Amino acid sequence: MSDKVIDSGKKLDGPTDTATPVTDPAAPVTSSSTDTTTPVPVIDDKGVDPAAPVTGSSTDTTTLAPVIDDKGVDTAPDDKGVDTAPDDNGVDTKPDDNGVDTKPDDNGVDTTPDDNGNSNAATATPAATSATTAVTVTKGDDGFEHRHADLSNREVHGSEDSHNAIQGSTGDDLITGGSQSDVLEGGNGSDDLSAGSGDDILVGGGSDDVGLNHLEGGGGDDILVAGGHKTKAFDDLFASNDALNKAIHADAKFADLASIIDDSSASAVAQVENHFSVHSGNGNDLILNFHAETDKIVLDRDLNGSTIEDAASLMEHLVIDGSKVSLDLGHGNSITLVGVDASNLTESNFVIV
Ligand SMILES: [Ca+2]
Repeated sequence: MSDKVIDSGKKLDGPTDTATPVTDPAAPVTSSSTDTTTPVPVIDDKGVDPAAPVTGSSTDTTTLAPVIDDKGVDTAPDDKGVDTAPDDNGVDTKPDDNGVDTKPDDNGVDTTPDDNGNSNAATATPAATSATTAVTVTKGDDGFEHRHADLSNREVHGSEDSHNAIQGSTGDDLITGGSQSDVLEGGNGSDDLSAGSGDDILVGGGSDDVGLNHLEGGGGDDILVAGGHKTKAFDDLFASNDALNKAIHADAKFADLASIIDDSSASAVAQVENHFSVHSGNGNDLILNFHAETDKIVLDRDLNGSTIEDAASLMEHLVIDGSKVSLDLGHGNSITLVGVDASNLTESNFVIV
């Protein structure tokens, strides 16, 4: 389950990150015949930068798990000056231009799903109710403000002035982060997570999650974890990455992610559908636990000035490297699906709006 309470007062005592960013020089990205432009950032062979400061010291208030490119450089977001962040209230206002429901409306009420006729097996239920009581905010020594949704208060907005660690309820939540690095976790239910700029970590929910999640990392190099049963590759990813395992289990901010990793009772039947919204200037994002049978990447047409106009043309941009499938979105932006069998991906996994 995904309702472990984050110990908001816990002082983080994880190891200080002093390691050099590690990439895997032995695993260069293999470009397709059509890929003649921008190199896709190489993530290490586990799909995650194991040297990233995911735990941080008690004084680490800077960066969460930046994705390092193959030159060892942390690729900064928004260097093209493209503003992709949600509005000042942290509410995404971009979707629905083409009739595809990718986000709830500004009142947190989910509107009709998939006007474009795309398969949408999961039932889109209202994402949140209006806040009726103030959400308790706990300022941790880790530099994060901790907030928890509950069933009477399922709309939670993080602070723009701090890192945010926000955990959803068992119901349908609407959660937004701020401009700094945030950790957002939806828990069970149909959740809407929007992190804004900064290098963020978003977790849709646990293995028994149900409903329809929307995850939007915004600018910055984000790690997005689909809710729902674990894929085998997801198991393998963490089972073989001791450093990442230790970091996650040592850090209260990752309590739910740790529970997902440890949950061996996951059903193999997908009960949840995850939609990942990608706009121009998204940075270099990793998507973990992607379920090819149900999940979708929702991209803006011609984002970053690309020629991606439909799912068919997008498929030509896929770069397959072992268990990683990357999509070069131009101008230094990319998404990488980690632990996905490329042969299972179809055009139905990509929606252009
Ligand atoms: Ca939830």
